[in-house]
Amino acid sequence: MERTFAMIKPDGVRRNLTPEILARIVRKGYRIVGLKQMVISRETAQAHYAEHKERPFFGELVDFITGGPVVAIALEGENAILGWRGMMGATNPANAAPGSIRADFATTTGENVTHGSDSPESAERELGLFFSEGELLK
Ligand code: IDP
Repeated sequence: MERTFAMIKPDGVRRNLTPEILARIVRKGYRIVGLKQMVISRETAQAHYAEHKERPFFGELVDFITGGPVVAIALEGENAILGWRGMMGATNPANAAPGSIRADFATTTGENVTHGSDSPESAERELGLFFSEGELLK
């Protein structure tokens, strides 16, 4: 059993994709162990995307991710980290596998609907950044 951090980004929430994406997660068989809609502070956004802070798109990314409500999701399941990354598809929707969320619902790399942790270390870090222990099911 593995836990990962998933997020429906502001573009996904604004476009009313929340029910579609939650339905895919639940139908896949993952257990939702934490769920909340929230607006991310700039501090949290900068910490979440710290690995990109030298990249030219960092400012734009922080503006985007704090620009409207997101849905923060803690998922649990077998191989949930890679499994959720697979369901999302590649970062650039043009390269995303057919049937993946980014292939089905996004056209640009900047606004690509969802986030998912890319390793056990980032999953632990990101779950800790977005959820307190009491907000997660045992
Ligand atoms: P990931 O979300 O698939 O893990 P990362 O490379 O970690 O992809 O990038 C994090 C996020 O930063 C992307 O999902 C996207 O929103 C944004 N991003 C990445 N590359 C670019 C870019 O070249 N232009 C604008 N935004 C980008």
